[in-house]
Amino acid sequence: MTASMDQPHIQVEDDRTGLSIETLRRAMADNLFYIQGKWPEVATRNDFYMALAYTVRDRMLQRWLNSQRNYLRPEVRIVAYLSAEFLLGPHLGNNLINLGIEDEVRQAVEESGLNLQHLIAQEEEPGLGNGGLGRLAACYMDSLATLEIPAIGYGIRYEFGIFDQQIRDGWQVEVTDKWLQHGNPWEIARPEASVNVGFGGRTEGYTDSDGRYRMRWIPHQVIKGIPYDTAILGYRVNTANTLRLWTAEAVESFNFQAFNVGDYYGAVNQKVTSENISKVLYPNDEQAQGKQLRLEQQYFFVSCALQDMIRIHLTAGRTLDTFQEKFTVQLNDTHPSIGVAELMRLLVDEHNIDWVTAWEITQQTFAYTNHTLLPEALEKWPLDLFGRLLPRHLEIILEINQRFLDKIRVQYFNDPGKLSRMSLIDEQGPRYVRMANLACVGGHAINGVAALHSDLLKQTVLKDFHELWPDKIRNVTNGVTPRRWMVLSNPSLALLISDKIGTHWIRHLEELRQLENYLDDRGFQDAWRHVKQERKANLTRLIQERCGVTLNPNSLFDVQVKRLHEYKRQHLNVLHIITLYDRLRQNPNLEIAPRTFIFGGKAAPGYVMAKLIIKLINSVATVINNDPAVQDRLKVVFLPDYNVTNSQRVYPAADLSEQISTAGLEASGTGNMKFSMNGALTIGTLDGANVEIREEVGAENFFLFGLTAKEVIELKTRGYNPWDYHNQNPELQEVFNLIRSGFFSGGDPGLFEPLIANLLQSDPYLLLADYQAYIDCQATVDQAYRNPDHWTRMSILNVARIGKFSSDRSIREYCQQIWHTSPVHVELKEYVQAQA
Ligand code: NBG
Repeated sequence: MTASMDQPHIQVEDDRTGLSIETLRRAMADNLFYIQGKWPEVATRNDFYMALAYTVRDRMLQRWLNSQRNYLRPEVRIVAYLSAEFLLGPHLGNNLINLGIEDEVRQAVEESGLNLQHLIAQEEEPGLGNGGLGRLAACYMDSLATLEIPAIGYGIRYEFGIFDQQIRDGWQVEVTDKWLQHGNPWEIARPEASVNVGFGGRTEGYTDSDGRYRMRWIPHQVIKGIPYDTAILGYRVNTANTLRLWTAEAVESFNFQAFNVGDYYGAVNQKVTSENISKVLYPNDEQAQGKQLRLEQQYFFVSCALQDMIRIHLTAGRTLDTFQEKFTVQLNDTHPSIGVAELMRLLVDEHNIDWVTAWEITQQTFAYTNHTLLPEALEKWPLDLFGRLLPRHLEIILEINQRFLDKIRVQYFNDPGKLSRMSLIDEQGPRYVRMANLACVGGHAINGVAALHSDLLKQTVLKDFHELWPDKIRNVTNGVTPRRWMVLSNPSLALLISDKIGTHWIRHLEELRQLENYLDDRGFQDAWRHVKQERKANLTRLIQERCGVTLNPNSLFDVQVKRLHEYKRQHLNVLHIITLYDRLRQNPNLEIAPRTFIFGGKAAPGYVMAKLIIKLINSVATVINNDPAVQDRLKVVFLPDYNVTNSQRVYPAADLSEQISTAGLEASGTGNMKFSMNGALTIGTLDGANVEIREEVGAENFFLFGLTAKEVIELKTRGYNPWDYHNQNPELQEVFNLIRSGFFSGGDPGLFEPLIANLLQSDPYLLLADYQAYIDCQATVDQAYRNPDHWTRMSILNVARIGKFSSDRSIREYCQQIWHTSPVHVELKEYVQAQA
């Protein structure tokens, strides 16, 4: 792609801002010498990467600082996106694209005797998230900046992000992710903006100088939060928003009292325990862990963020009664929902605002996004733990609750069940604080992440809240950024598209519709297939490297990449693979399109069943890949350490996207969108955003199977018995027999027994109920793939009609429906001229 953007008017081309190839080359050499302290002769690849990264960052700073100055203008409204996770992926390639200097930089790098792809590959990705939720936050940051919406992302600068996954003997092994070990050129520490955060201790009442009785918190421990800022630059605009991640440190890093009495260990102990807070990301998605450290993390970053916002607001010259005009705060899931109580505390205790006013401000400030219906993901904290760690917040929550329940009592005087269900405190057994209820009560809007999911929220977990406030629950269907997921990941596809319809689609994804005009264009179809082949060859190289397995790029690439979870049903996919394999063994002449099954994804370290599924995939892979009888027809691979970097090579190479969760359980999915955007066809259930994807691309271009969400509920209510399905399906029995015989486990019949027993005894995710429909649907896929022309048309139509799923559309909806905010153009000239 060529750099066609308007560059600011910079009179002097200096080494920090200049964009000519010669200046870029010189800037890199300069950074190598003055920042890395290396001559080219002794520099490592990482040194060169760092030198280039600083060169690119320099070129973002004018935009970044000018955008930041906008935050301080009193009338500018800011979106604060609070998220415990930001799964950003590597910055370098993305920043080059958004800046529009890719071609110049590639040349400058080559003239320095280096290779841009190698330098890009050198970057350790910041894996500060688990999966969908964290990656969504990253896509939203990209779109916010691209749409010129002033925004700050607030989160935690985990020293160790999501673990690196190794596969040893077919099992997942977790390895610490030391993403910071070679330095992070993208961040800037801002110790001058540090804040203190309290923990533990007690509260006390006192009478203030106006004679008012008030409460204050005397924490037992105080920890310092230090912000590290990263610029998030929009695509070809001047807006560069800030991602502000907090690191925890001891207020005193060295205790001289302890040292002086000879307690050397004690002297540094506080430093160590304080730093623990931002040490490591909890590696669970969809599973709340009632661990104190997790609550400490949540409170830590939320308190830092709110104190920071208050500082910005006051610096902008405004008073706190208008805080809700300056900031709109989005809670990404319940993880930051403690913010409701913290803002109340800051306003009432620290800034002397009366409760009623503070509550209005708070409610108008927050909005909450729900990302899952799984009961195990709903966060609740034991009341006593909560009270020990955050005694003042517990008091505030109890008061919020009392005032709230008083209203409920009046409104629903004949329905005592309401009270216990809607209460912020779960009192059924041991008492808990319910974070979702806090988020619902403490904000002005709640949203689900796909139409089906939002409807189910209204009918199930949030039914009572929906009855109480019929307009409060909305839907904003998720989206993903086409900058990373098309332009960066699939440059040849982007080029082919731009060749036909120009580049406008990159910011207005609906324009991909114009591709329908070329549906019957032979040359275009061939080019389309050619791009897919090239991307498949690219993934083939990665898999050769990582797995030592040679793939046939002419086979159908059937891909399931996502976190390992029973509800996502990777094991249903495996049942199909074994079925197919068994058919080929029975009938070697069976005609099928050669297929390669590709899996990737991490399992939560404590999730035994998910880890066993990984082992099963690898065991089946070993047998099939070594069976000469099916050599060029079936292959199975598990790509280790699925992350953003790897995924950028996976989506473009896929022919078939597996979106096969039990209907009603996948809130939205976002991988489903990335696959479609890259021309893969979907085999899927009517779940999450699949429903809307199918509506958009057309039912005839989507392979649908399985029970609907409604049917799932009905079946479960009737009483589901997996044996009913097992007993009437000889082929399924054969598959189970093969697994149970030890065929895939070196003769050990016990290895996969827990999995099999689970499926036969309870099968909570209804694999057996959907098995035959899935197998039949896969047969349709096979047929379709054997007609390349038809397949190509379907592929083109998937891309042409995927426009709705740009995160730009999602962000526009948030802006209109929830945040009530609009773009603010960032001017560069003023600052540049002032400098000159
Ligand atoms: C996930 C859902 C996905 C959804 C993403 C982003 C969590 C807790 N939830 O279906 O499972 O696409 O959130 O909304 O990660």
